[in-house]
Amino acid sequence: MFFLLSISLFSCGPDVYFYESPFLRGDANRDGMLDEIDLQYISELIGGVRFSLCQDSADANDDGVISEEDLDALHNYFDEGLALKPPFPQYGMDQTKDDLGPCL
Ligand SMILES: [Ca+2]
Ligand SMILES: [Ca+2]
Repeated sequence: MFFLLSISLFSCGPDVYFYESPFLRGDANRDGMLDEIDLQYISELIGGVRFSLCQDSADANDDGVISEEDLDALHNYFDEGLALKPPFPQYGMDQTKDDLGPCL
């Protein structure tokens, strides 16, 4: 399931098209599983040593920023079974607006 988006980089130039991908919240490394590797991946994003084409997947608490609180949200899921916000536990599109950009 893909959705076609259009952005214009230049007001007088051609449009650039790309596909926004569905994602699973908390699956920061996008391997289809939530595990310790996602915690490491989010830590590396916070530390600025990693780049992601789908920051929404690392935004585990869906507050629009990648922070230590996302690690807390994942720990709460692992330790207490507290569900993450959609899209979870199925892949889907972001239900809330933020500045993280689309998942590519
Ligand atoms: Ca994962
Ligand atoms: Ca967050």
